[in-house]
Amino acid sequence: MYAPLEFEDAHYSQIEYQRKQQQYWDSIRLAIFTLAIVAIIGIAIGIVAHFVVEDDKSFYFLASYKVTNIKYRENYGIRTSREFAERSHQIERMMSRIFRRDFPGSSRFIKSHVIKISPDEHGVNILVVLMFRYPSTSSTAQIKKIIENTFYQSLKIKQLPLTISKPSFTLTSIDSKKMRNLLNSRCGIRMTPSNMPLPASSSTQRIVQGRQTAMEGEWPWQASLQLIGAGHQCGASLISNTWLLTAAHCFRRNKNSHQWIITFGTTIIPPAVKRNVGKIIIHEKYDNKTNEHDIALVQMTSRVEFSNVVQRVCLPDSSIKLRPKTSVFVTGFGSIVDDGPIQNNLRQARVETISTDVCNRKDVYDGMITSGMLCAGFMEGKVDACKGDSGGPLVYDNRDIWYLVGIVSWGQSCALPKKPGVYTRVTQYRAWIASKTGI
Ligand code: 4AZ
Repeated sequence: MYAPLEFEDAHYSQIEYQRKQQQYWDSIRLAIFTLAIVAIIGIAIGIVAHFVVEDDKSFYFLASYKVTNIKYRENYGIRTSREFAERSHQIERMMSRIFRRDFPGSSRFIKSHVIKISPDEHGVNILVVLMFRYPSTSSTAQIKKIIENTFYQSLKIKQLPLTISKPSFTLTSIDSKKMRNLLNSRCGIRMTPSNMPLPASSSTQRIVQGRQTAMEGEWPWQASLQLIGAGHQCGASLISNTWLLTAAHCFRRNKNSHQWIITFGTTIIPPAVKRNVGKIIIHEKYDNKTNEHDIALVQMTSRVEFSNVVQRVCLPDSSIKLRPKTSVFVTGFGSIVDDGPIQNNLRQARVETISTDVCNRKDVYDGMITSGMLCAGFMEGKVDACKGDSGGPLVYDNRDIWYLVGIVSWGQSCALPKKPGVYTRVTQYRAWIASKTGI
């Protein structure tokens, strides 16, 4: 009797045990399931919050302060001078030091741009635009307080290269339109359509074969010089709101300003902006046999409004010298093979400067390169400007400010080994440009 009872008992307890076990795992499963649901809901709320609530927005401020340990120099008044460039870069680096480190988490500080360096009896006055990104829900007053506090703290605890007078510091919130107007007073600056600074260009391709420009506003000084009825003939570079620089040889066949138009934008059709030509000034000494002094100025009948898509390039100081093998960029609507068709989309190529000595070698251009010319490309060929790029820009990036160092002029065919592109050396013509335009 005992035995079956024992068996029954044991059997019963095993079933009970299995049932408990089952219940235990059911509750674990339920807990995991609930946790997973909670986690998914949490992540979803997080994502929604990130895009809806934490949507970052740009905030712009105009800061002004006195610096007492430097003396004003005449050339600080000339924005394209080497003195202005060097001093403003030092100031911009200092602004990064002040703001970058003190913001916890992602850096809220984007960039600063010096607008003006003016004389003051105790040194100089600095006017600088500051750009930040904050959640769109933040108030300008709140951000202003944070910026002011960070600035004052830095003056106390940081070893800064310039002595800033604390009581002179003022900070004013400005809207994006005002910011753009202030920045537009500077040359050689590239912005994305959302007013963010454009990253450095990296194309290593040639215009022949190369890549289309990535973004609108990447080369905002690039223009297309067109003959009415015959379309694109040459490139040109915007140097003020009415003047462009191009090559003299573009006008070999037609010098009648009424028959030319200028367009801007990354495509020839449709253009972003279109203007008539008022005046064409060809260098008096242009020689179509030697290609010497291949430079011309074009004035539009009405000014263009600077924007993210249309912007002037800086003219380099006549003293600026680029070392051989310096990276420079050439852009244009020119053909991608010798004697090929014009391209509707703007193209770009990174090339390197080549010394005149090397370029004048017997196996290269055998003494044809004069002091007003500049060679750029690669000795092995492959990357080059080509037909239709003529008159267009060769630009150099000095700490996010772009300078026009060359004008596409000539070359033996395109992208051949030991036959690099030859450009008009813009620094040689700085005084000529000033004498004709006042720029
Ligand atoms: C041209 O005919 C031309 N490879 C422009 C540039 C170069 C050659 C020819 C440079 O307009």
